[in-house]
Amino acid sequence: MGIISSGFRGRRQAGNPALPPGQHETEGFPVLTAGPAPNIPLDEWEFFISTETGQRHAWSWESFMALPQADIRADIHCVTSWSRLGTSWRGVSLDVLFEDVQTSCRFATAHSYGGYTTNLPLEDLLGGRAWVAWAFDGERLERAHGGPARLLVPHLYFWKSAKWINGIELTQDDVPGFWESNGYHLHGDPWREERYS
Ligand SMILES: Nc1nc2c(c(=O)[nH]1)N[C@H]1C(S)=C(S)[C@@H](COP(=O)(O)O)O[C@H]1N2
Ligand SMILES: [Mo]
Repeated sequence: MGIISSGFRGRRQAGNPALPPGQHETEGFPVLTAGPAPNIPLDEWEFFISTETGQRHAWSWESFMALPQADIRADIHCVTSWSRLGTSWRGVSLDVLFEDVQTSCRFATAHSYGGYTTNLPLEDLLGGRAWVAWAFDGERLERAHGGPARLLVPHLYFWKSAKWINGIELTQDDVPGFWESNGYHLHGDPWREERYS
């Protein structure tokens, strides 16, 4: 064990390649919510997508669960600097939900039960990069973490993964959501450290 191996160890400590700049790994799963966690009975739950023409696509819990389901393995990165590597989820790809949606909009606002909103470019929701997830680690998603279902967009900071998701409103312009109106970045790519605007 000489200079070479300690140098190697130092480099590994300085940068796990799975961790975006300024992030550290956590084993736990912190709960971060602005305000109380809403309680949504499954028979009242709905997921919608609305477009610029006023068209509205909507799924009940039953019709949502009948869609093709995906198992997702992803690293998640909170802007407050914790990351969890290799988390596992189950849910429906936004590609499936957008199959019959016609739009020329380039942006989306995710609306949550309870009033939370967050904005994303539509393209960040498509291409196998975003899901409506209802299970975590093989169990129903806990209410504190967004159950019955939350948006999961792991390639962006975790504030974009709206808990208690109710629907997606498509918009022509990029309209700041809750945290984005309070100084967070409009886009939120952790690899570019798009933390604040
Ligand atoms: N509806 C809603 N979704 C939300 C939030 C919130 O306050 N309300 N917080 C966001 C933030 S800042 C983070 S870091 C993650 C935290 O998810 P967790 O509590 O499951 O760790 O949820 C995001 N989604
Ligand atoms: Mo966050």
